[in-house]
Amino acid sequence: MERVVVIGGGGHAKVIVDLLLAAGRYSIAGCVERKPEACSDLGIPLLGDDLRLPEIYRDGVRYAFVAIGDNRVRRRLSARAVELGFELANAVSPTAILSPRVKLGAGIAIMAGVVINACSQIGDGVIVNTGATIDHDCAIGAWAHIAPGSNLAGCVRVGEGAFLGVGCRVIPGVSIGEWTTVGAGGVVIHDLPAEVTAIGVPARVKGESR
Ligand code: JB2
Repeated sequence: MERVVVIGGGGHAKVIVDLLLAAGRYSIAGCVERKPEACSDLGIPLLGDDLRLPEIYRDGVRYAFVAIGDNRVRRRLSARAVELGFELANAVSPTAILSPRVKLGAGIAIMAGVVINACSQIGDGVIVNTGATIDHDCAIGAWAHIAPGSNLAGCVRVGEGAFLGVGCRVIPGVSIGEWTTVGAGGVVIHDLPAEVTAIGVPARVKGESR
């Protein structure tokens, strides 16, 4: 069993702990948190704050999982963990269905009921949340988050750090720019630029009249 430290102890961490344990490959050393009270219902030991990470590494823990939903924070803390020598673990639900031809980066969360079809690529630190589906030949950029129940058709590109809210749908071949947010239930039928928020059916950039 590989020992893993979980970074962050909020709501996302609760799900990640279950996924890591269900994979049968990891034992969890504990969690590091800014707020000690946050870890109280995680069911794993609180090891202290992030300053303890070098010591945790010296104690022989070689894997870290940054279990924080905020895409930028997850990117920053993942870079720090790698700098300290940790490998980023992947947390993949045993109930997810992934084509053998899916390419996965590191530090990825794939929740229960997810389907990812052939030749899709999932970048480092991506969250594919509960029940989301990603069809063939999609490319999901690092640190993106595909929220629960979202459905992406084939050949969709999602830029680094983009966030697709609960229940989004995206038609084939569309590109969503880096760090763009699509509000819950949005239906994306045209490319979206980087760093905008788009909402609605069809999804339009906020502030645009058409
Ligand atoms: O620098 C940090 C740091 N910054 C925030 N280091 C460490 N070790 N921990 C940090 N945190 C901690 O992340 C906060 O103190 C807080 O306890 C935790 C974030 O918890 P929260 O429950 O607010 O969010 P989350 O990231 O666990 O979950 C969000 O994203 C998920 C994907 C929520 O929106 C969930 O509903 C969602 N499913």
